[in-house]
Amino acid sequence: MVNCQHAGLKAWVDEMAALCQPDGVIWVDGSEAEKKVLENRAVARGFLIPLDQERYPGCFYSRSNPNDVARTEHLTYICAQSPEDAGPTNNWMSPEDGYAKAATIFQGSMKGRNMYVVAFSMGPVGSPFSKIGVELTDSVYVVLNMRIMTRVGRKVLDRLGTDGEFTKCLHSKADLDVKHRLVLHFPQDNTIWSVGSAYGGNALLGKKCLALRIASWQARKENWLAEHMLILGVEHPGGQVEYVTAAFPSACGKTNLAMLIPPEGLKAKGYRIWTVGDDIAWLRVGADGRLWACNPEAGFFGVAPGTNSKTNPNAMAAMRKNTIFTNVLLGDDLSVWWEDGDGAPPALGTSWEAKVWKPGMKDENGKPVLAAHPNSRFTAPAGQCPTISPNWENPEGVPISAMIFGGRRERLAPLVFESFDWNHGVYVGATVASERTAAAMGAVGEVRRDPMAMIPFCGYNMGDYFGHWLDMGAKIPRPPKIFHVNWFRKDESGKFLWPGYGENLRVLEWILARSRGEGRARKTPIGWLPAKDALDLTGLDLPAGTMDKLLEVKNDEWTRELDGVKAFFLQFGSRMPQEMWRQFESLKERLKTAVAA
Ligand code: GTP
Ligand code: SPV
Ligand code: MN
Repeated sequence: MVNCQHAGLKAWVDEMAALCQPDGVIWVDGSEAEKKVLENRAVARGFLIPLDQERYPGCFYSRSNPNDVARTEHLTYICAQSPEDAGPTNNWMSPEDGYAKAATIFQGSMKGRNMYVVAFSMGPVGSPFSKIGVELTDSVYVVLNMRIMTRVGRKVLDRLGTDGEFTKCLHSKADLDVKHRLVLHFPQDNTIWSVGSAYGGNALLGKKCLALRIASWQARKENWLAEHMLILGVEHPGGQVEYVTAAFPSACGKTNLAMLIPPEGLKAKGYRIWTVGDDIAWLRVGADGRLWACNPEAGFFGVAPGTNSKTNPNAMAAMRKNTIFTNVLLGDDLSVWWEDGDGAPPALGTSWEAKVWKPGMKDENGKPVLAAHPNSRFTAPAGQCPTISPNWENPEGVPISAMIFGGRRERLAPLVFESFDWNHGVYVGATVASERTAAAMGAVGEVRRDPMAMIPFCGYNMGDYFGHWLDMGAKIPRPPKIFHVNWFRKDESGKFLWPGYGENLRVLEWILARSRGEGRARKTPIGWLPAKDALDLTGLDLPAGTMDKLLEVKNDEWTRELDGVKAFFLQFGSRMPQEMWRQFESLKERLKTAVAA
């Protein structure tokens, strides 16, 4: 039994239970015994299928409704008092309308089910970085995922005490109909209401809803940063570790970079990579004047397709046990498989769409039938990753030497460049664009502007957000340098020019050298690029001319890109800091001078 001492929390739970009318209310204590009970219940109801327990100890399979396999950004709202506070890149609803609309869906939505009370901590319990939330949910799948992705239960309630502050998170899968789906954020009430979905970012409310949308709002008020960033450490042969963060849009390589394996050619240098986080970073100015980062999560909710023992052996090792697989292929032998995964697919299985699947199946247009959804995922405890950093739960976080922005661009953006200073770095982050992926519903491949990889996740007006980034620069006495990378440039035939994955360490090596004031670079209008032969390519056999293409800056293309940037910036009107326009004008000027020369 969990004994809650917090009168405000108890009253809120009662109020929400009266609205949703569950059959019972269960307080989650976080124990192993409780986990077993929940797993058995989910299996009995058919929400989870145990995998072959010899091959996959403690692992389960789950399939979500086929209409519920990615974040639904068009149903995600910031319910701030005024639409200007949400800004032009967010959907807005007034708080009154938001509560009223959602309440009609929540009304009686938990009948026949239990309501679970999940107290969770984002960040190690008790760390100065950490924030507490309480999620009320009628989904056992959500409870079991929250147990992996966050720290839950009694220890969190103890920390909350009799009157601690927490984010009120209400979730019901209701009837899982898209017409009854809403993901609402009330930043001024520290409240999240999500209904009609059981998918990851829509339903695991600690992740994108709390740790990014609500936290970004709080971070602006409290002078810190809540970002869609991985955190990794690079250990040098002498044992010194330097940490970097990197913000890439969804399904653009954060998990992979966070767990990278040094390539053969660089092995002799004796680097070691340490994973601190793969999706979210909370950053604060430390007593030493540097920026320190903490991973608020406790697990990985990673993209399955494309993950295999070659591309990401650390992720494969992390998901060997105690993992939940969602929307991949379920083999008839109780195995799991996905496109570009390990080994041959099972002879017979059931696809993410709950249909019989056999290798080589084609649809009516002759296209291969996918076994796994492109956004199928694994939920694995972070502590199971072989490269997990000894500092990943350090309450103080880790000091950051460099920050990286990036996107998925077939053309234009070179492999890597360095910004001239903090403000220019903010401009570089603010102008990131990327091709859409399957992580959210919408047209895959279309280029959209995704500043700081935060377009779906910033909980307030992004004009103000850029202003906050600029202000932070003035508050960090020893700021990290800011870089931009693009692993996804393609040749004329549509093939990636850069091998990516482990080979990305060659780029990190240059980035860290530059951060120490070393490393050779050449100046271009967009920033500093690696000088000829400045990247160590030992053991990497690229076709002649590839590096030139990867490091090419076409001034006319960049000039054309300014049109898109201008249109994007203009949306923010007077909320756009003048400094961003100043950066825009100086880049335009540098490009003009370069073209003239
Ligand atoms: P979210 O969890 O949605 O935030 O995604 P993420 O940014 O963590 O992306 P992830 O690392 O899961 O990678 C997404 C896809 O990009 C996978 O299919 C990877 O195989 C692929 N990918 C990752 N790194 C690279 C790379 O360096 N080069 C290429 N070509 N593909 C990559
Ligand atoms: C993303 O889409 O960026 C993810 C997955 O990391 S989700 O938790 O659904 O947001
Ligand atoms: Mn993400």
